Amino acid sequence: MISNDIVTDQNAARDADLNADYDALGARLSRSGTDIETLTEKAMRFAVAVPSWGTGTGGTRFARFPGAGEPATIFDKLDDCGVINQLTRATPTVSLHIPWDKADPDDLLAKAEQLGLGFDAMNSNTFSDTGDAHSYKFGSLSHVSEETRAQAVEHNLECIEIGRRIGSKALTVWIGDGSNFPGQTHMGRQFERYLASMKQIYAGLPEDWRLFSEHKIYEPAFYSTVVQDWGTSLLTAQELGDKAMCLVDLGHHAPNVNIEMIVSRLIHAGKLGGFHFNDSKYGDDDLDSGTIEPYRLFLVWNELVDAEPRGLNLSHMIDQSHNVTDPIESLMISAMEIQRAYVQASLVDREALTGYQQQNDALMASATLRAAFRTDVEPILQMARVRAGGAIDPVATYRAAAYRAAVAAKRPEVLGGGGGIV
Ligand code: LRH
Ligand code: MN
Ligand code: MN
Repeated sequence: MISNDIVTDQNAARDADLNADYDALGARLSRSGTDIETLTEKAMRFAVAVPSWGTGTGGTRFARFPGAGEPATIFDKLDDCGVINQLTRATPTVSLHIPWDKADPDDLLAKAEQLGLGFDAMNSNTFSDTGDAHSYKFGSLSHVSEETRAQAVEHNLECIEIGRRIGSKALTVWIGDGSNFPGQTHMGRQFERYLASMKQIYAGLPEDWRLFSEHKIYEPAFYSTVVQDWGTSLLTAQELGDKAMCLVDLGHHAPNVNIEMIVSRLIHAGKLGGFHFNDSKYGDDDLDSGTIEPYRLFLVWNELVDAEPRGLNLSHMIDQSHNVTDPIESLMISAMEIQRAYVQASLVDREALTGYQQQNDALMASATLRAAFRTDVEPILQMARVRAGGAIDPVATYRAAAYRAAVAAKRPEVLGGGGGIV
């Protein structure tokens, strides 16, 4: 990890400014009856999981341009996750993807403990072939062949088993199954096969685990997708039982879809289980959270904060691909942007908002939301980090520590190259 002396020195250079900014914001908030300390405590309790796969440079089907010091193994990836959490204090867990991250569970656990990390939801992969007997070219859990379905079920059960040994408590299932041509598949029978497979996975779930079903409108299947939207995901979760929940990946919807409303409906159904945070311009772009539509991120959090009294148990994860930035920097910034939206949403004057809604005062209702969104809560985030032992400015501290150059000297060079055939 990064030397604590560097973190201390970097913080010392910013400490006076932070205290001045924090006091000024505290005074401003107290005029409207908001206690800054309550918000800072909330920010300190906030956590979002880092995706192991996000620590390597991503790519497109055209090419991938890896940087120096790319993580070569899951243990390198965990080291990078350790740095992200050391500086932001907002990412205490990692979400693994199997078989990409397959390793001896005892070694995974030992490494994570050494870095002060835990594990969030496990992710299965039946959307690509990795040397198994049966190909997933024409689907996995919904495949027409019973052998292929059985293999996909078995893989998910193996993910649960690995997860059980490292302290994970959930499995996220996302499948690429669907079709590319009208008529290629029988959509009803395909969904029934999917449900039957999911029931087998559900049956293998430990008592204190949850099963997340993740929907996505399209890709890799371009005509129809088996779990294409939250309706299918909700049907699935309801049919499976109490431990089955829906996971919303922000990039998995058609453009302009009102995602915060989907969130509200899933909360109503008691079936919202988790998130994959990212941002999106056109589709499943996996861009850095809060970089394209920060107001939408805030509106999603507004629904979540509104529902806090219900005692939601949500798994917050990032799911991004970093093609042109240092993944560690992108993940740190993203975790902080998600945390920022959460704190801003916590600032909404809910009593006033309810009043305006009751009076059909559309203008003031919307102004109430925007007043919270416009508040610069940066001093709260910085204070939360520094009190937890993190960095006031994680990116500046990371750059000052030259971590990437240090690991580049130890890790093997990775060659870039083409993606798929274009
Ligand atoms: C699918 C997805 C899903 C996968 C991840 C790599 O697009 O969002 O969560 O597990 O990407
Ligand atoms: Mn996802
Ligand atoms: Mn995705």
